[in-house]
Amino acid sequence: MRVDVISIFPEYFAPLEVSLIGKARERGILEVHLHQLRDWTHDVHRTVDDTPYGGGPGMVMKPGPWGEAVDGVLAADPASAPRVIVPTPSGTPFTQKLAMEYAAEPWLLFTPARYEGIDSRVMAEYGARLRVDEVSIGDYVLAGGEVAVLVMVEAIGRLLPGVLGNACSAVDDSFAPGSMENLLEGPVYTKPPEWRGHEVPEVLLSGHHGRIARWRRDEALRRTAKNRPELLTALDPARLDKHDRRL
Ligand code: 6GU
Repeated sequence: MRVDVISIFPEYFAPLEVSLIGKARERGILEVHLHQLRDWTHDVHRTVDDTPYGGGPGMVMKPGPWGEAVDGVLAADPASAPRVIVPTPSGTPFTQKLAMEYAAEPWLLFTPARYEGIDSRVMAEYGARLRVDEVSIGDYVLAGGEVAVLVMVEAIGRLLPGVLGNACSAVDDSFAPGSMENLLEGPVYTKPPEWRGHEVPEVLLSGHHGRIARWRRDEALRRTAKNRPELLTALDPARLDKHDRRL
């Protein structure tokens, strides 16, 4: 997968050189291209923002530099086109389902903004030619879209084939489609069997795979009911078994 990011703070993306995503890049599974938006300005101050039409607080990112920057990225492969992701608190929610959809794309372009956002005509211009999604990572406001891009690239990158050591890790994830859809993962334990008087639940030491799977599902249901009750009410009753219903 190829990922391009246009930002006035390309240095924000240094963490993408580390750990799982850094390894994926070293191994050629993920290719990341960072671009400085100001490289597409033409004035001495390298201006990217201006006052909003209609008045109001803050500044808006000018369409000119964004248009030239996006055109520049598109020119890297005229035979193809990226899926464009515009991070904004006004976007549709970023979910595990969307992460999986993006993980199946060959090319993504992220356009994290600062200030009050990008002049809306940029999204109109490219929305007419490309798939452009405005996406939010949650119901709070960040100072800019850069951290949201880090979040999304990590969620997407770990789903690329060959990135996770154990392919099953992504299958059992909270929110993963299948048996864990709309469920949070329960607690996990490792050695030693007793630590400061706290014991590992006996069933996990039993070696009885059927009982362990049942226990894990019960714990997932319990934790979901406690931390995210609205997810449980959204669970399809047809996906619950007889034992689930008794909980
Ligand atoms: Cl994608 N950007 C900003 N600036 N704030 C956010 C966000 C994105 N998602 C949630 N809050």
